[in-house]
Amino acid sequence: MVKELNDLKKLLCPPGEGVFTVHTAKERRLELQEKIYQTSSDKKIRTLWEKSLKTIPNTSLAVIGIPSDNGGGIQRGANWGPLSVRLAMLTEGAPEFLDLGDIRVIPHLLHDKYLKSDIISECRKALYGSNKTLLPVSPLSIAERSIQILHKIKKGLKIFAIGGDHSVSYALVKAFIEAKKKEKVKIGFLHFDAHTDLMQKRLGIDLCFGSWTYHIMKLLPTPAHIVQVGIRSSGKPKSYWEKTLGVKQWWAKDVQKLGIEAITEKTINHFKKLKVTELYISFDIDALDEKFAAATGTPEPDGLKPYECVTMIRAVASHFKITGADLVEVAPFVLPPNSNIQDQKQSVATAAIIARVLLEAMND
Ligand SMILES: [Mn+2]
Repeated sequence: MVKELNDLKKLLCPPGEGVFTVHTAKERRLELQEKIYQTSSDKKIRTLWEKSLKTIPNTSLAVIGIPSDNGGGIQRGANWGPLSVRLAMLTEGAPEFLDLGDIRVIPHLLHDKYLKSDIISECRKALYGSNKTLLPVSPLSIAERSIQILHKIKKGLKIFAIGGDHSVSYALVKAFIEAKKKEKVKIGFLHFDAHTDLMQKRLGIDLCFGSWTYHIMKLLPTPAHIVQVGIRSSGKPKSYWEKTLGVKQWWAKDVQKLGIEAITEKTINHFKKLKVTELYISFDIDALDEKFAAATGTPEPDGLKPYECVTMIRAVASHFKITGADLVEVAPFVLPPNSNIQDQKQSVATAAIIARVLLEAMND
């Protein structure tokens, strides 16, 4: 465990430090860190954070920030999601959890497989002080390795991640699926989103905000293990995705027509037929109507209402264990046309409610 813990201390950093700042915007992370650690001394913060990592073996619920938006592509800014959602969660409240901090992010990188060895070598020197290490350097690669190590230190650890653009869920869910295979647990995947994220590639890139679910689908026993809720902005109709790929979808208009209770019941029955016992929930904030989630990369009208999502999350949690979850695409400083600063604040406050509800569902 000593090696695993030492690797984590390199791959991760205290909460708020994943967005690398030297001077400009440093005050943003200090606002959070002073509240968590009651000090603004970088050295003291680091010591207290490292000490907290030692408690992982005695922890059941943990939070991690993945402040990378390099997999996004319309309007970025979700790199500030982990910091702002955590700040709002301090007001909103949540069950007790261990804050693992953020993964370290070089904002110009996405996944190590896209890099040449000489670049990896330079980035290892920058992040870890040596190119002799075998540790990964890109956000998705670091996220995946970190989740693998965490499951190794504590089998069954329930991890709630805050993104980041939606590509980060590829790394998180991939590592989750691997861990659950080892535990011999049958899992289902519940995905709240305005978009299907089921493209095979986008501009030739296979791992990004619009394609990550397609590649997760390949890691699940069948595509039917994916249930998507809130879809309303897609180049293809529902029948295409359901018939060609075999995923299960509830579009936002289905929720409006049938009601969230009926949709939830059908979803529970669907997962039960598949003999699923545990769920991973990935929540893209744009599943919510743009009235509640303006501060995101791709806000969409005619979306879900917060109470509908809360109802569904609580109901599925009473039938299945929620053992992994993420909340992504909160871009706190993004302000779309026809929205104002109040909309921005409301987006983050609503995200904190969803975060609390997901953490409560995992804590049960
Ligand atoms: Mn998405």
